[in-house]
Amino acid sequence: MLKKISSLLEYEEQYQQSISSPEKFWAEVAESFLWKKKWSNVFSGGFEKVDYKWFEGAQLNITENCIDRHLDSFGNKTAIIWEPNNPSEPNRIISYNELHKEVCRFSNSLMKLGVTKGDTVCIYMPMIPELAIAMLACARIGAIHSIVFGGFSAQSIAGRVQDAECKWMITADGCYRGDKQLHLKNIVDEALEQCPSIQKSIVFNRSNFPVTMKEGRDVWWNDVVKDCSTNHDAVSMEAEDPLFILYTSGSTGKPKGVLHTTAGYMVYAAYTFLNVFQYNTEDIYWCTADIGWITGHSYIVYGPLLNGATTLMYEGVPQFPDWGRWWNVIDKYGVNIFYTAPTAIRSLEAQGLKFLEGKNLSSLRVLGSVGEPINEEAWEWYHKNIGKEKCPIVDTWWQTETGGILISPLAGITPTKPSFATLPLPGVEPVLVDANGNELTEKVAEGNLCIKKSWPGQARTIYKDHEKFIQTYFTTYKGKYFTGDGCRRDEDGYYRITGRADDVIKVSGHRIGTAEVENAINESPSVVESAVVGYPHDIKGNAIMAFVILKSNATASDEILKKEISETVTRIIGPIARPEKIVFVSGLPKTRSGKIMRRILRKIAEGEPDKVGDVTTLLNPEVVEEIKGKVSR
Ligand code: 7RM
Repeated sequence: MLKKISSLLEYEEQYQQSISSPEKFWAEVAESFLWKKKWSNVFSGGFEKVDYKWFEGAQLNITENCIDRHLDSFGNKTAIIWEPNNPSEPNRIISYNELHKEVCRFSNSLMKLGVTKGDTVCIYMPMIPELAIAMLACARIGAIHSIVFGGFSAQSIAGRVQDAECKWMITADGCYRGDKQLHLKNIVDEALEQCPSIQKSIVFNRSNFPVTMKEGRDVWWNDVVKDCSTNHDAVSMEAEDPLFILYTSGSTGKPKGVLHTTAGYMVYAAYTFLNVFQYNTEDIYWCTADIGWITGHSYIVYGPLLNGATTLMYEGVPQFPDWGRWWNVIDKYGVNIFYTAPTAIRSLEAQGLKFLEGKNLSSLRVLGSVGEPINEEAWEWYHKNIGKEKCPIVDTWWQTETGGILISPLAGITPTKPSFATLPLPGVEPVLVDANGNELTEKVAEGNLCIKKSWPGQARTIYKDHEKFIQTYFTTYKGKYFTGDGCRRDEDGYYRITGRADDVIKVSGHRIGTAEVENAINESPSVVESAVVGYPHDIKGNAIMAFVILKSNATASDEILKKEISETVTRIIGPIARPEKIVFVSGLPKTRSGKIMRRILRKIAEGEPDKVGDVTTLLNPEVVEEIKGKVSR
């Protein structure tokens, strides 16, 4: 099994070794996995040519590492606990043996339908075990999964399916989220009208909602798996064969298909899960993310299963049937490690303490946070009321592109400080750089966060667009990976992430690109042009403010126009990208070359109109006063 760091001294030693001899370090970590063939080269390439590779020459299947290799020693152990949205519906407890059978059976089903190694498969499913089974089955046969979060619109699905040229879709008829019903199949049907590449769509019956099955294209999951064997020999994958694509928003244009490969991702997800959470064999682990995001990929499915852990999947929302639901779930299963997002913590905090009455929570040992900076107040509330001042909080900083956690305390080992992600994990070399790209070598510093060298879990490319990958991450600061985040380092060498330094906004922990939202708003029939910025929000961390220029013939009331814009964004992207505030303006501040000065809008949105700076060089300085007036009202 993997080696677990057990003291601060050991962390320091391991860290030093990982930096001075990374290949030796990662080879030792990799030894504990099941390989069909060992690597010939631990690491090659680098950031100069953006051609880094890990464990080249090795052959493996990640699902044998997630499932098969555990069966002899603990096949009857629970792999997945599934808690349904509705507490009165039965839960599901799936052992490693059962998971093995289900994954094998679905692997055979996929192969029967014609899915082959290298095919891209889109998965649009609710938080049910079949989502994990579907992704693992893809990995088992060498198909590349591209999971789309269940909150995205038909248009978003279509865009992703087209970009990845998916031939296969896996979905469900519908699902429940709180008191809402989501008709996933209908959404997929709409998406697939624009997706000629899709050959078959497999539909899991979760809800019995009425659906129309398209002849020749749509097949029921249960019909396909019926006659399939529960044995399957996992396909042998090369270390650098693609494992999955996951779309994520950037500063410009459409979401990018971040590509992760097999061996490096596996080693890194497993290693970080074990060490950050200080996972123990008997622990019940619960991450509240959706599998549709990277956190769910790495820390609901791959990381925990690679360690033989019991991972809890919850279908619903924190407020259903009331705001005490999560605490009930923790008590019901005796959850030991709990991993959630600051936005959820703040929403729960806002409900006061009454939903904590009668809840025990004594099983909790480690608490985690991810997705955005956690403010001190939320940290203290979490520490006091959920962790009862005895559970370390791991504030884990990472990204879709990093595959796993890069900067974080090790639970109970690294002394924590509220709102600090603290120290880099072994193998990770953070640097802060100033706007000119100079490395800030003083201990105490503030700048843009870059990473100096590759780590195994790093994304390898943007699907079918390596140029864009290089452009986005490796050209701003030559020879370094640029994260897009601003960051401070204090006198202890601790890192504190200050937030995005680019045109990406984390809204309730969801990553949203301003350009995407602007493009969506501009599709609205009454809109000429728009500019979107983020501003601080008590619960969501950041919220979206949209400045919109209307067409002269848009004569409906402001209320109707705002509703229309909001619905357009929901239709094109999904409800998570809806602007919190929409401000109608007669012009947007632009430079002489016609570029929108978002910096000015940001200051106004942040409630600091006095700090917009010099506006005299603008093409239209007069609009600044108008906008200031409209936002302060
Ligand atoms: C895991 C995830 C990545 C962006 C990242 C940051 C922000 C994530 C933290 C954080 C402060 C944290 N992937 N972020 N974790 N900021 N402290 N612990 O969220 O691709 O969706 O977003 O999220 O800005 O660049 S992501």
